[in-house]
Amino acid sequence: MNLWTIQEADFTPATQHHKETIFTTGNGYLATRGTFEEGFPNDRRATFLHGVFDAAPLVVTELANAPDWLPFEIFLNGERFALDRGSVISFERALDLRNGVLTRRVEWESPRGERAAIVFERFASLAALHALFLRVRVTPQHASEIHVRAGLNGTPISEGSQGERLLHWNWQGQGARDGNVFLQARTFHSDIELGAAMRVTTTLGNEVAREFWDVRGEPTLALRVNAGAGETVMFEKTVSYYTSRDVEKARVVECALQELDAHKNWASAYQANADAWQEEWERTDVVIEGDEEAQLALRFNLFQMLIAAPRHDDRVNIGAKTLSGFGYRGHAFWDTEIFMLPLFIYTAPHIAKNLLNYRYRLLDAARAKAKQNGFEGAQFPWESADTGEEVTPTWLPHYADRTKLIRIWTGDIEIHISADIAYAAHQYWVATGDYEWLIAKGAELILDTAKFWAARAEWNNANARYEYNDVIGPDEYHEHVNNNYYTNRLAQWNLQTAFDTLNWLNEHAPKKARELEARLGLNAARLDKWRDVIAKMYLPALPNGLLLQFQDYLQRTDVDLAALEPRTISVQQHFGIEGTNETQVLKQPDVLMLMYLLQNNFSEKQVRLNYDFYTPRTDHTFGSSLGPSIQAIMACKVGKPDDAYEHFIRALRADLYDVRGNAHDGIHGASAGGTWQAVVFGFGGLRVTKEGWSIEPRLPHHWTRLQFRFFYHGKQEIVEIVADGG
Ligand code: IFM
Repeated sequence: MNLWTIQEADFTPATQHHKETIFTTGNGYLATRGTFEEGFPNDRRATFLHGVFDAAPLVVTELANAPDWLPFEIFLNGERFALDRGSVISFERALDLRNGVLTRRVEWESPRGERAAIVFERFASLAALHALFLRVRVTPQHASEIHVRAGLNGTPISEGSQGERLLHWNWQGQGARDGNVFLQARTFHSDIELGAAMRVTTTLGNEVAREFWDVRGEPTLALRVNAGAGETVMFEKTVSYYTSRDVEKARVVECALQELDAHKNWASAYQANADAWQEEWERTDVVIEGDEEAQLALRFNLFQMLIAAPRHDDRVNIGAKTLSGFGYRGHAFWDTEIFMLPLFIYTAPHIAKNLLNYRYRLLDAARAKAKQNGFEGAQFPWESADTGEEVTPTWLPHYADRTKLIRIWTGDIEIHISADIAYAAHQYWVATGDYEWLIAKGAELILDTAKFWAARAEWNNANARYEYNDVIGPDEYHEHVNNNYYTNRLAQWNLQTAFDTLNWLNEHAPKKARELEARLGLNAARLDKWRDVIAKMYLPALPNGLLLQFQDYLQRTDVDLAALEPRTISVQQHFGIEGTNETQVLKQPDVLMLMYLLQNNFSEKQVRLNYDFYTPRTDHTFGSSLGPSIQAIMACKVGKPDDAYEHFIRALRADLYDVRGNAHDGIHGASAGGTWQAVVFGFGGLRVTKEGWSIEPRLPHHWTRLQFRFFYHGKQEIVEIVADGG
């Protein structure tokens, strides 16, 4: 088994959209779904560029599907090559995770009996973020006149949330210069200018004609090449994108054209890309021996993180579906801070810093959201895009009946994200020791979110305690609950950590402490209120140590999930939204999640008690894709590595096996990021504090060796765990 390659041995139109997601290629600046260059009926062609958002109905704003760089049509003696025509004699697709190159090999016979072997290879360069490369080899069985049409499509369609079809690009111009072709377009609402440029060369074969087809919105180069029987002809298509997020508007086309000149040919670009990937994998790879499926699937999940990671831009975040599909419209959630960020904190701190800076940059928008809701401090939006305003749709089509709209409450009341962001900022500091960043930015994130929590806390006079009522915790099967344990405890942690941070600043950066105290109004009265909220925060729990999901959780109906098996739908689909709200079934295990985040606060006995209680009440299979990796870590902590493995493999397979039937919408980024945490913090048992790190391995019984790397305070550490007898 090749442990670096995702392979597909035949093409099934029914799984077309799932596979388009799986075969996404990208470089952290952009990504392109794995659609076919020549097109296929109903394909969901998409290239998404980080930060290129545009307004859209219902969903407020979405990543605008960018002009399509892929179009490459081939005609064999006048017959158009396409997999829905003629016969496909053989088909094979492979994504090489080591270098991000996607290869497709097809043997095809046309309706009139023309045969050819065709190989497509493409990648988005990790070494040159604006550049994309496609190489096509055609070997006809008989002597043939081969026509190719390579273009840029300026009218790419975005699929709307209700299945409607949207165009975000207003054509601005196109043309040819020195044999290369360009296209200029502007987003309708956000006014982002985009320049794309294309070069096409025939690198093998006898090119007899070449024309520029100046078709409005789809500038195309048409080439004619003669090939003898069995002779291979080869074409290289190089494309570049620049937007007004990168350079001034007036220069986008010029820069795109110049970029082409920087890349001599496929071979040199290929090598530069391979070198860049090698560096990336040297930091990121995890070696698992004794389990080939897990090894390959983990690399796939890490690859998906790496192609979504903004390496050179701190104005963007990673959407819940990365850059690989239309799902969640490119919006970022807590998925980044809690599930994806740890991978970057420990393997690529520069990327983690970019992601956190994105939140820091948008603090003013978070302050505005808090103010709008009548609070002070910073309340981050549940869904975030380019401006930091709340972009959670208020209404969306019902999953079971798309003619009906349902109210989406998460943007109003799923408030834990502000504490999640503070938690992530603190984690970054603990692991990297980047004091400069803490002083410049992190402290303000922690302090201003704390300010929000103190303001948002509700005083319950009858019980003399602070509460957070009418919220949604991470478990979204229950809406409008009071005192979700996760939310209350993490808010309390945020306030406590604000004090620690302030004390630290007073000692190490007193000038900054004074500045923040003055700017954020951290006077004695306000800090007293914080102390009071910390001391009197309501944390619902039973005397035996069982933490309650939320205040009246135990009054909900206990459901025997085993009795619903075999099941192919989620519990929410089974009981309906309201019905599920009335049960104790969890979409994801919040309490365990909290115990994972604040692990030093709970005894082993208490973790076990809560694990045993919540595990059978969680919809592991079809509930949230965020749950399984955390469940795996907690299973390791209670000494059940083989149970942990079951959850881990579920997370690993989430997209590869399309477990929830929605992988067509894009990669589940949180699940992908979580797989790394499950291996490193779960099976590897890594524990990191300000004082240092330690490991307490608990490998699944069939793993013989595990190796991973991570940075601790700037130094790369390598951990190698060999199973007894290994
Ligand atoms: O952030 C998650 C949430 O926890 C569950 N619903 C999907 C969101 C995006 O992945």
